[in-house]
Amino acid sequence: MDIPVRAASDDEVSFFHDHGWVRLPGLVDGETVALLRERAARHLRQREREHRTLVDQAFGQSRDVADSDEAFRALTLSPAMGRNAARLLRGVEAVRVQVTNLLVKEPGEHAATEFHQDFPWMPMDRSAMLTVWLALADVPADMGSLRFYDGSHRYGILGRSFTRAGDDQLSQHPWLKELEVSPPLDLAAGDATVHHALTVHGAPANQRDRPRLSFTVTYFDADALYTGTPYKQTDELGLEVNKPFEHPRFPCLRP
Ligand SMILES: O=C(O)CCC(=O)C(=O)O
Repeated sequence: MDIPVRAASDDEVSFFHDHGWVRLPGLVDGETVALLRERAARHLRQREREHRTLVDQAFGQSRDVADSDEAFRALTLSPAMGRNAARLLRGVEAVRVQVTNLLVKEPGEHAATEFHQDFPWMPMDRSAMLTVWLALADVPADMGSLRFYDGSHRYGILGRSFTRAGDDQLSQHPWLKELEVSPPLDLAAGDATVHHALTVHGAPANQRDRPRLSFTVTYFDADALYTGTPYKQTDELGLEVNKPFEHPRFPCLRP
């Protein structure tokens, strides 16, 4: 199965380097995104609905969707996605997939996504990592498209969020308010935003009357070494400390 994905332009790559996030309009065309949306709706109907963690209060998930769905796998492993990710991350020749996910933010059910960084949880020895967040249906800003603290990827690891109430990045680091926040983005189906794993990001609650639907895939530097930091996804895989993530869970895309 082939899922067409467009290449990021030089301007988009350089915007990402400067700001730690970028919008990629029309990353996937309308016909393809309609097919993905229909599959997503099916997966999300089967998702677990229990709210166990602070993350569950912000959105519902169907993790590792690319393992069970051919179309999301084709998108995740598409050479264009690999090339885009490697170009957006500086000095990276090849990337591995860390995780794929379907996210749903239901009006009334889910709250805002608190501002956080993705990297502080990760068992990788370097932070060259990014997430592509693809709108599967139109996501106007007041439905909860992501907002980013501009340039916050330059300030290193700022600590974990979602460990207890009130540990979002702004509460821990009020100085972040000195940075610009990205504008509210009205995304059309097939548009994506990309954020670096050190970029502080969050999203408002969904104010519309239909669910916010998105697919995310996170890529990281294929040369990253496993640190052994406890992490549910990697704990039982038999990875060796100080060795690359050579494991079928982390397929490598080498442009
Ligand atoms: O979709 C959201 O509200 C948050 C997603 C997120 O934090 C991520 O993909 O890293």
